[in-house]
Amino acid sequence: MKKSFRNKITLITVVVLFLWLKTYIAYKTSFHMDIENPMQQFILFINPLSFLLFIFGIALFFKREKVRNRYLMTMSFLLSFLLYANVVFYRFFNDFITLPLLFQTSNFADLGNSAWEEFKWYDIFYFIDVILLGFMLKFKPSIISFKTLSKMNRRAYFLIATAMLFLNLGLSEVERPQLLTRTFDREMLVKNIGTYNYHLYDVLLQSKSSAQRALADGSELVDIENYVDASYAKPNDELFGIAKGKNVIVVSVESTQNFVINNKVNDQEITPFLNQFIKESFYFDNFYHQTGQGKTSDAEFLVENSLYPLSRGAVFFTHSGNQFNSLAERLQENGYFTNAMHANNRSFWNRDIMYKSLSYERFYDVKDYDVNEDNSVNWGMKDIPFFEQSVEHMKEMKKPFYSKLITLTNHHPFYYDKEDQFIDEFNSNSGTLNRYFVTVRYTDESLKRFIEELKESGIYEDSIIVMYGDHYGISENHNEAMSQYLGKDITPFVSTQLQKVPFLIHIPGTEGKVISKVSGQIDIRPTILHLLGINTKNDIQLGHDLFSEDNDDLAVFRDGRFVTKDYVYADNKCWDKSTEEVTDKKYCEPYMEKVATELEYSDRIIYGDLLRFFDPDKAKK
Ligand code: GP9
Ligand code: MN
Repeated sequence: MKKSFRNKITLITVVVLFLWLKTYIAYKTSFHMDIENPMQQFILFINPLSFLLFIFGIALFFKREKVRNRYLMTMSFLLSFLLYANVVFYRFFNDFITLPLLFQTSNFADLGNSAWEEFKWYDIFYFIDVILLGFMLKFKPSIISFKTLSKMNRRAYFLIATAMLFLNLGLSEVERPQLLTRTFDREMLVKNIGTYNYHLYDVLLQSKSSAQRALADGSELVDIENYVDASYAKPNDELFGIAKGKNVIVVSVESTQNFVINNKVNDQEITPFLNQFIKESFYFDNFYHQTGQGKTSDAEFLVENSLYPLSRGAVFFTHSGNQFNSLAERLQENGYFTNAMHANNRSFWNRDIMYKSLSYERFYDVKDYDVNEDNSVNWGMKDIPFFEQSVEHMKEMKKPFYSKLITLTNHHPFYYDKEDQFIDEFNSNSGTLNRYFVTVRYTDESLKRFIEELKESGIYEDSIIVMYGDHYGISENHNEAMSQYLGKDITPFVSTQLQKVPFLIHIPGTEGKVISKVSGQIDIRPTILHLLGINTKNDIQLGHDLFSEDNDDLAVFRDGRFVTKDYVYADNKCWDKSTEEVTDKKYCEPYMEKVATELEYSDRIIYGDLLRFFDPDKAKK
């Protein structure tokens, strides 16, 4: 008797095995997930397991067999249904379901009857294990044990479940550092932590932000409005409206830091084109990125809203359902066709959803480009073909338009094809930095081609062109190599200075000028709008028009560091810019409160979704 029991498989094992294998088969057959190496394959294979072990493990606590079986059956059906819902959703959107998305019913409105076409007869296979389970519960085959586990075995069971979870998270962390805090692409999340854990994570993220939103009310906006009013920078009379009605082309230049401008490696210029182009443009040489974990998307957020991104996570993911008063929205109100162009997966950084909240009318994503093996490297399509094909799209656009283009080639780990190498690599202990110069040089070349194409198509003369570096490319992990390149130690002061990114505005018919005010990405929105002659007096924004006389010469970093005209606050110390040494903290103190207030106000706006209480018409009175 005892022996035969031992040879039996417990029901719970069967249920877990069924769903585990089914999920893995669904991964391989119903979703297109790029698997780059055996480790990723292994993670994909084990990732449904920990969740399934936990969720079905709950059944072990039910004493009555009937309740236990009913629980297993219900959960098995619900999870199969969730998996299947994702499959159908994926057939439409090439994406996984998210909670905020489920509530954005307008998305579904477009589908209409064609939704039915996505259901196939063979979809019954997604439920085959549930049906089998039903039979098993009815006919109770003798090889299956319907008993629950002893206390000891139950403990062992949960120990295995926990171990699986940590193994999964550990391997994912190695494959994709900061996966959970940076919340990358949903595909990446599902690939690493599995579809079920992903949904759990999505629910947690969502409930946290809904709670904060629910507790907010309009009165919180009063202080913020007063603050924004008091720090409003009056537009420059000469430049206000100078580019009225022109197309606006904004280029987010991937990972490009300012130290490469007017600089050489192995005696070769790194950015020959930009060095020339800044002479014909307004070039800001004391301009900083202000991004956090959301990297490129944070930069986009700063530019669009003139608000700070969040200190953890990517606001593009966490608050895509908020109400915004974006640059695109203002341009759209003023007759612009607003669009974003980026030859990557549309769900990366949740752009497909966030761009709708930001009022982009059209997102030209990877599907709008002819991308193939020959014109791709590293993360995807190379910048030169990307710009070439983008100009083709621009020719078709209704004018005036606002296009935001995001480059990709100069992205960590900075891999390139030999044929795209215009300068030699640097020679240090960091391959990353060594290659960085080569890929920056390539992106510079692509910008040159872009401008040439714009000139040929006649768009150039009718457009203002804005370029900004989105964030750093070389992290502090490469300080030793960086120090070799710069010929000095990388102190916290130097690190802060390395967060400068290029920023330029080209206006046809206007002479170039270098502007050395301390500034940051948060200032782009008011600066552009004023050039176009669009008033921002009543807008809730934390940046300042960089051409204004009242500009505040201050750049606040998301992590609390800041830069003023003469000082840098970093590593809890105040640094004198002229000596590059630590000085008395009292010189930084006057700014500290302002910096903290500003970051706090920005956070309050986002967490409370406060702009939904803002009535621009009322404000305009
Ligand atoms: C991907 C690109 C890169 O679409 O924007 O994102 P990053 O890793 O730089 O934030
Ligand atoms: Mn980036």
